[in-house]
Amino acid sequence: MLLLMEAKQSNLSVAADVTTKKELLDLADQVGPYICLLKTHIDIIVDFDQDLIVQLQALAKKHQFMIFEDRKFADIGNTVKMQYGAGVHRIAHWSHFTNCHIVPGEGIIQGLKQVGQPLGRGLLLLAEMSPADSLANNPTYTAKNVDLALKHSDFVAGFIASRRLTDDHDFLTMTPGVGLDVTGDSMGQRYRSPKQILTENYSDIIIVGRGIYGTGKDPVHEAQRYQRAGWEAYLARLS
Ligand code: UP6
Repeated sequence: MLLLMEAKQSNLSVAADVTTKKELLDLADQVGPYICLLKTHIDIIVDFDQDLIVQLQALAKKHQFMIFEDRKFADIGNTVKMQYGAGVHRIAHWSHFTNCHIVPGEGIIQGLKQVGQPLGRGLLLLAEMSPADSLANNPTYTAKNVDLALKHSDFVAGFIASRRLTDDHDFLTMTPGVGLDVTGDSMGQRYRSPKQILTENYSDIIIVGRGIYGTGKDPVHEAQRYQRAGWEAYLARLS
């Protein structure tokens, strides 16, 4: 992932929250050159089929980006094994990264690992969430995520969090809730700037959704803008 980010000079992930196969493929093709990671919510696609996955993988190869299915698993180990590896979406078979809440305890990581590790996948733990009132932002809960990540560092690749949480291992930090123009939405979402997230809070990847393709926006122009802002903020941190 880090090599890809360096090669493309991008730490931008686009959250492709669109609801049809055509919209998803069109968006991935448009923003592909400017992103390191495409984040999907595959269960919101009304006309999902296996051909979507074939085409998505072709676009990932064409534009050199990785795929992160933002499934936010939250059940016991035995259940998430089936949700991750089987069902309609067979997420483990095409998504490089997925994520989970640790609400059910360590078993959720053990279950996902049984399926994902043999396939070379990586898990992200939702150690914090972007809304201010999220229960995940309780310091004890966040610290438990770090403990479990260190214990399962052979499968856990990093965190969804507002900031870098530990220097004890080379985990990736990915941060949603990123906006250059607005500070939130009507349902609790909070936006911060790439500078705050990357330079001041030492995260690695910014995740941007509606800031790229919201009403009246040109996704190519916005993806270029967020890529530039993200990369400049990252370089500022290094210097
Ligand atoms: N997301 C958050 N906050 C979190 C975790 N995940 O917003 O704590 C996800 C949402 C959405 C994206 O599920 O796909 O990141 C943010 O989209 P937006 O930029 O349009 O708000």
